[in-house]
Amino acid sequence: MTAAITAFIGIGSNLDNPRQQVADAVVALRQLPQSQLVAVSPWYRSAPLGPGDQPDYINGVARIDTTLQPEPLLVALQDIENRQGRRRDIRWGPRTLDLDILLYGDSTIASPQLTIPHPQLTLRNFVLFPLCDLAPALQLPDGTILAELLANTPAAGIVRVSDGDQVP
Ligand code: ROI
Repeated sequence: MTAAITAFIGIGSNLDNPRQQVADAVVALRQLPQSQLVAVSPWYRSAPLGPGDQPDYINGVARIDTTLQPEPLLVALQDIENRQGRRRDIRWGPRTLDLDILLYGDSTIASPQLTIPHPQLTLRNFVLFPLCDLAPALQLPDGTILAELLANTPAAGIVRVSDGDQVP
C-alpha cells in the first residue's frame, strides 16, 4: 500500500450562486477516488483579482489525503470543474468553479500540465488565509513558513463569511 500524501486544493467561484458552487465542490471532493477529504477551511468572500468588472469570489481551501498521483488528481479536479459548468474562454474571467492543486505533500513539480506549489500561492491573500486556517504550522517545500508569509499579507478585499468544516 502506498502512503497517502496530504494535498491542499484551492476552491473558487464567482458565477451561478458561488456559495452553492463551492458547497457542491466539497460534495464532489468527498467522492474523489483513492482520497479522503480531511477538512475544509472557512469560506472567504474576496474582491476579484484581475479584471474588476466581475462579481466577488467565494474562496476556500480543502485538505485531502490521497494516493492519486498529481496528474490523475488534476484530471479528476478538472472533471469536477467541467461537471459544474466551467468554461475556459476568457483568461482571468469569471468562473463557476476553479479547483487548483496548491500543494502536494512536499513535492515541487514543473511539468507542462502542472506547477506545484501553485505559482500564485504566495501572492494571493484569498488562498493564504484559508490555507493557514487549515494548516497554521505549514512550511512550503522551499522552507517558507506560511504563518510568516501571512503576517506580511494584508487582508484587503477579503472577508470571512463562514466557519470551517472538520470532515466528517
Ligand atoms: N480573484 C479572486 N478574488 N478569487 C479567485 O479565486 C480568483 N481566481 C482567478 C482570478 C480571475 C485570477 N481572480 C480571482 O482565477
